[in-house]
This record gives sequence, C-alpha cells and structure tokens, in this order.
Amino acid sequence: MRIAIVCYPTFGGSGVVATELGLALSRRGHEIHFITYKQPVRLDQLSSNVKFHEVHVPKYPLFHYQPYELALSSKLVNMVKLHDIEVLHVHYAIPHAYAGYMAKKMLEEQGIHIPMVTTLHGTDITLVGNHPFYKPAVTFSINASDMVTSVSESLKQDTLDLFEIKNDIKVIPNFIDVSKYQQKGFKDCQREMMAEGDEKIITHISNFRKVKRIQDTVKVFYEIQKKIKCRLMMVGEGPEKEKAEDLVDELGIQDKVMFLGQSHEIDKILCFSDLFLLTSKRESFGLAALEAMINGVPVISTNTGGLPEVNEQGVSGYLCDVGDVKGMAKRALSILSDNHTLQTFKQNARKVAEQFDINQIVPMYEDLYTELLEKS
Ligand code: GMT
Repeated sequence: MRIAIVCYPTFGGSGVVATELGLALSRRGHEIHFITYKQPVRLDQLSSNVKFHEVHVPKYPLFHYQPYELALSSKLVNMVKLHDIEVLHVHYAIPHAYAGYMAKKMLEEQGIHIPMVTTLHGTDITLVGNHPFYKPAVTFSINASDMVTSVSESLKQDTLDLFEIKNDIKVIPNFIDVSKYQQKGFKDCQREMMAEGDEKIITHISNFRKVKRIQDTVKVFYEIQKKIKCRLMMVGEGPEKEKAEDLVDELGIQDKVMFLGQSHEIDKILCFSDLFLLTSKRESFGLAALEAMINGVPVISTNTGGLPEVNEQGVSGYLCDVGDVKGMAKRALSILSDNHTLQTFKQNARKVAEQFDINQIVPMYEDLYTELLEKS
C-alpha cells in the first residue's frame, strides 16, 4: 500500500509512534510518505520506500499567524496525486485531522477518493483539543475521519466523555520493536561514567511540560536520596525545566541531579537506569514508560489515564495517585533497597513490555487500511 503519514516531527510521543509505525510498515513492503514541516527526529533513514515531503509555510507579513493547515492540506493534495497515495494516516488530531479532511475534500472534487485514519494520542483530546476555541473543529474532524484509533482504552473513554463522537473508536496500543532490544542488549552500557558502583540511577524522560509534574519527580527523588545512594537523570527540554532546576537548588541536591537535555540516545541512558519515574497529571499511554520497561527498567508512575494499561501494579513497577510524592518514594525504595527485588522487577518490566511488540500491533493498522481500501 502507498500510505501518507502526517505527524509532528519532534521528540513528542505521537511523532515517535508515527515514525516507528511508518518505518515498520516500510519494512513490511509498504511505501511510506511522511508529510510534515521537518524530518521527524526518529526518521534517520530514507529509502526507496520511505520518503519525506517537507511542508513549507512561506512567511507573509500580512499574516499574524502563518497558515500551516493550508500549506499542509495543499501539500497532501499534491503528494497524493504525485505518488498515487492510497491511504492517509494522521497522528494527533490538531490540526492534522482538520487539514487531512480538507485535503480529502479537495481531492474528491478531482475524482480521487482517499480514506483517512486519525490516531488520537492524548493531549489532542485531554488538554488542547478540549479547549472551547478548538473543540468544534476537533469534534468535526474526528467525526469526519473514515477510521479513528486511540492509543489506550482510557483515551477512548476520555474522547467519548469529552466530545460528541459518532464514530467508532478502535484502540490500538503503542508499541516497541522487541527484537531491537534482544539483538542490541547494550553490552557497552557505560554505567560507571554516570554513577559510582553502589549508586542507583533513577531516570525521567519527557517534554517537561506542566502535565508531566516534573517538580513531583524531583520531590520523589529527594525523598529517595535521603535513604539510599542514588542519582537522578532528567532527560528532555521544555517549559517546566527551569522550575525543576530551581527546586533542585532549593533542596540542595545539585550534585545528585543531572539535566541531560534532549537525547537521541534514549536506550543508552535507559540501559544504565535502575528506575524510571513518571509523575504526570495525565498520560494517555506513557510511551516513555514502555521504552523504559523494554530496557528492563521498572517504573514508578501515577495511576492516571492509560498508565495502568502499560505499567502493571506490583509487577513492572508501582502506580500511585497523582501528587502522592511520599507514596511514590516509598514504592521506589521498596524496589531499590533490595538487589534481588530490583532484579525481579527489572525482568518483569521487560516481560510486560514484550506484550507491546511491534509485530503484534502493526498488523492491526494494516488491517484497518485494508478494510478502508476494500470499502472505497
Ligand atoms: O506530552 C507528551 O508526552 C507528548 C504527546 C504527543 O502527542 O506527542 O504524548 C501523548 O502521546 C504519546 C504517544 O501516543 C503517549 O504515550 C503520551 O502518553 C501522550 N501524552 C499525554 O497524554 C500527556
């Protein structure tokens, strides 16, 4: 099949999932066209059946806001025609589903019918999309999609609760390529460069937005470090970083906390991590937690949104209420204080993550595309 994938090209989870999906589909023989404003961060290889088409938005002084949706929908029309694209798959409803729908309509005028799949990722529903300024357009474009998927049962329920949805929503969870971890195994894991032998390494990875509550992450770590020797690796960039750095200074733990910035080497960091902290207020799935788990890193998370569908209580880690700093620290210590327990959780985390193998999930998307093409 010839499939266009529209996504955000940044470090955000939706862009990562879209890119990994496209690459997996290309390995299964499909022709994939990524259409966005920059080459996606995880798209390191282009090939004969993986193409990237950049959306350019010319700046014009009259416009206070440059019309990206217009440029994207025009690009979609042109690329669908040029490459004979059969299916359009947009990730993150805003504004991609809206732009996709416009492209569909323009193509229909020219006698070309192209089905559109919209995948909902989280904040497009729970935060941004739910804002009254966007809600009518988001509701419309979800309902106008030929197929809608969400990355967790919890996100599906949120969508049905928050919007008036007429479409069926199919849950297709996020995934990881298990074979990549079996082959690589990171034998060159340079743990000694990051911490002393008897120190535990705790990691947090996110886009440091308010919804991640990264100050809670620092506070949980503060409680843990009172009892055991440990370090905290904060990986990512975002608007809450400065506040978290200030908190680290205030608590006097600067020598134990490292802010590593955005990284292309997530697996390398996770290979020397003993525990992953995810203290989010909301999380539709928690791809970062899944990536930690497949690297054998147990997860202490909040019990919000789709996290209970990923992190198994008492098996791959623990889940606590949002804001329960003391509870999360206690659970973390119960894992870290005893090496045998830690090893058991590490193994379990990997096993639970293996249930989300790419080979189980990608065929679900293929089936959707086939169903749509058969209908059209
Ligand atoms: O805020 C983020 O984590 C980025 C955001 C995105 O859309 O890029 O992530 C959302 O989608 C991810 C991939 O499906 C999910 O794993 C994240 O849980 C979800 N984030 C939230 O719901 C806050």
